[in-house]
Amino acid sequence: MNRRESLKLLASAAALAATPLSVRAAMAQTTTPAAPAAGPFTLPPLGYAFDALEPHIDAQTMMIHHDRHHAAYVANINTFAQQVPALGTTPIEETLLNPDYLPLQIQQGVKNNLGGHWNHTFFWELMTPGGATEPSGDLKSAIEASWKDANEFKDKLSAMGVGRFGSGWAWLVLNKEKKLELISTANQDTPVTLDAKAIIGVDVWEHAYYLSYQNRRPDYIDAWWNVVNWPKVAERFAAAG
Ligand code: MN3
Repeated sequence: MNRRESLKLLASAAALAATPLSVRAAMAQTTTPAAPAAGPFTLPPLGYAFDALEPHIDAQTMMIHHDRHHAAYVANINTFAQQVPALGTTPIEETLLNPDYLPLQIQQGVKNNLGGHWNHTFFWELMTPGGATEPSGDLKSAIEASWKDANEFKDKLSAMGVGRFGSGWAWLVLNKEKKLELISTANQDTPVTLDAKAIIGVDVWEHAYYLSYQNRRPDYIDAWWNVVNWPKVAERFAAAG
């Protein structure tokens, strides 16, 4: 940096310091949500209002989770797609399963952000205000073939989520042998890479519950069962079989 550049930097720092606090707060706000970077990946709409899942999941949590966390995964994956256009034309599952066409140095970043995009798209559809609170039909029979009843199944999946150390997800999947199985993945890892079809997935990252439940992850998961979209779960189970 030459002298003129450093003087300019000092001048802009001084100007910022002189800017009224209210204006600086507004400036900060406009940069807080992830910029909706243009590209092949888009943030899917939530499909219901932010406050639709209250009192179980609060509106502010839903807004931040969808409009900032998920939006950031989408923005980041679009940035990667600018570097590697093939990323934007390859089906998401295919990239997650076989990221070898990507440069080594972006593979982890793609896995995190594309996985985050996949997981959250799955997650929003899995929740609904009101509706059934129990599985039915073929899904109910399948659950009862693997567990004593729906309650035992829910307890086991809840325990899987509570037991996930740090950030991640707990899942009901249909595995390669076409059997229902409970698994947990770290961070934004998906069941896709485990050759399993996701049927139910619960986000146990702190960002999914901390505003209402703080450190009480078990309470969040208990409440979360109230908003599960069982017809959607049944639909996924039928499609996976
Ligand atoms: Mn999340």
